[in-house]
Amino acid sequence: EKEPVTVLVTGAAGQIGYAIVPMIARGAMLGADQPVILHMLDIEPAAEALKGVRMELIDAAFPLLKGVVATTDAVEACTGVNIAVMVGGFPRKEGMERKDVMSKNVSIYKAQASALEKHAASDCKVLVVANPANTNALILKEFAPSIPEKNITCLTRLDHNRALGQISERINVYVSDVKNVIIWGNHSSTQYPDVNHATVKTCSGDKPVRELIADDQWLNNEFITTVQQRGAAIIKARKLSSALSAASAACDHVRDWVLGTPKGTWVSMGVYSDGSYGIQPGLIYSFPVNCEKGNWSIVQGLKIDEFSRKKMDATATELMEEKSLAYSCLN
Ligand code: NAX
Repeated sequence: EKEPVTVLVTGAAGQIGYAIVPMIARGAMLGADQPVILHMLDIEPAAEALKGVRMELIDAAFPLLKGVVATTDAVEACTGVNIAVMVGGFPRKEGMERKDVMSKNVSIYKAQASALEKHAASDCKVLVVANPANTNALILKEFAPSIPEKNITCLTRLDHNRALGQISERINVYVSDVKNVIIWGNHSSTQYPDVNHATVKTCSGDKPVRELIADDQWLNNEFITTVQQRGAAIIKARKLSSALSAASAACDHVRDWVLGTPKGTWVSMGVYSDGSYGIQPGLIYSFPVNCEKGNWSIVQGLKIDEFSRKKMDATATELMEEKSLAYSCLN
């Protein structure tokens, strides 16, 4: 049997936390043959609820689950962690200024960066889910300089999966036959869902989405806004934000990162920009990536038309603004 891998989930008493911990304990994140130890962190007001989650994990008797720590102590939570899924954060409440929410999250991510840097495994992989996800990840990166920047990512896989889902619904094909959509940029409503390189598997080989859906009007407008606004549509319908789809996407993100993407398939991940596609270094930006042996690399050489260029730059501009807002909160 393999040695257990220790997975941290912060904000574990919240909605996404409740959905993701059983997925991890069943092997949806690291594989059906990979034992896991779960570390769950939340804050004092949620401590009782967190204990309840721990009780349910014990009661589920998951064969792969080799230990559960439920704590409000960041040091205990981060110790020996191999994979950190950062779901905990300060939500935007009605009437709150953007700067106030940013300021709360900057201080959370600054503190947790230090705890991870000091106590996690030296090759710990980090996935930030909590919003503003790209900027929280950037703050974490800045304040954990000894964690390799390649190990710090944020979640845009939910947006990627939403794009796959919209294509599959529109032309009535299995979602598993659609691939290579791209989410560029920020996990926000300025993200750019791009289908220019996406294909669908058919009985006569892979066909471009743009060939199967000849309706450019739909692809360039409604498709994009539906994906951008999907989070708000879920809140409207459920009176709660996305949780099961977010948890599932976080598992997909880590699984593909650790175990690799299938040949010829890429996924979207928020990663530290190296200047690819003219996106300036110093931002955590969502790119198409291939993963192999635990490393991601940005897919190179895709042709970018003028329509895409504008949308890719607009979301980069928003990320620069978020970055300066975050830095202004540090002073
Ligand atoms: P909840 O409010 O249900 O849960 C958040 C949990 O975090 C709470 O239990 C809270 O006590 C805890 N928390 C707060 N501060 C903490 C700290 N300093 N350390 C540890 N835990 C802390 O929110 P939920 O619906 O689970 O969403 C969690 C986060 O994911 C939010 O920031 C949300 O905006 C973000 N999302 C990001 C998505 C993405 O694709 N990147 C999609 C889904 C989701 O909206």
